[in-house]
Amino acid sequence: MADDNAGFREKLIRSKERWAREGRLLTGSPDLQHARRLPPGQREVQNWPVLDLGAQPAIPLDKWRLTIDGLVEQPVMLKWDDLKALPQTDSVSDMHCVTQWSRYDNHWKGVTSRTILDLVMPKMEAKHVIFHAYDTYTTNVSLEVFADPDVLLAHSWEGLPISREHGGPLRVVIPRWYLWKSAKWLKRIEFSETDKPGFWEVRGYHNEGDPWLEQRYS
Ligand SMILES: Nc1nc2c(c(=O)[nH]1)N[C@H]1C(S)=C(S)[C@@H](COP(=O)(O)O)O[C@H]1N2
Ligand SMILES: [Mo]
Repeated sequence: MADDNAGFREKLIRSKERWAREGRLLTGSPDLQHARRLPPGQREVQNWPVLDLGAQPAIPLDKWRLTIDGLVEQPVMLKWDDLKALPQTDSVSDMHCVTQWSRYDNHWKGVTSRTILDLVMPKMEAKHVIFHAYDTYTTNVSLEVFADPDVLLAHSWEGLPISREHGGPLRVVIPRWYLWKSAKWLKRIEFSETDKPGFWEVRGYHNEGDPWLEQRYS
């Protein structure tokens, strides 16, 4: 069973690395003005596919912790009740996966990145944000992108707690970037002076990930 899972994981990682090397799925027609809602090379889906490395950690709420540290004035370790006591925000956004599906009008609820920034106060030197997840996945964004007003640490989707397969109890939602930047099962947010490319970023995927510019691969 564990072996099967490791085999699946290796196969998935190898095929996605090959896509990156071959530049698969690139249309070569960037939409610089965001003229269309659907980014180039994407198709709209009604369902919500599950993508991860095959291990979907179960984190009971009483064991759940979120550490926010690195180059901040006020590092914190939040328990679930602490997170729920922060200001809660509803937002609606589209998601765009690098494997070509887009899903419109997702209703999220959670805590905005702005609220987190007010809470921990990054130091002047902080330029990058690294997400660490309970399944050991990591991904990186610039502090500027993290500070976008539509970036959310989300616990609910369509009025219900986000399911385990989609990253509950808490996942990141960065609507402007491909979905691999939206870490599921969020465990730690690290503020850093140096960039730290994450799991897919070191395997041929773009360090940024703007769907309208087709920043799929590095
Ligand atoms: N912790 C964690 N987050 C992750 C991943 C992962 O493997 N582990 N995969 C990423 C990728 S590649 C995608 S496309 C989206 C998929 O999110 P979904 O399964 O909710 O559709 O999660 C992203 N966040
Ligand atoms: Mo992905």
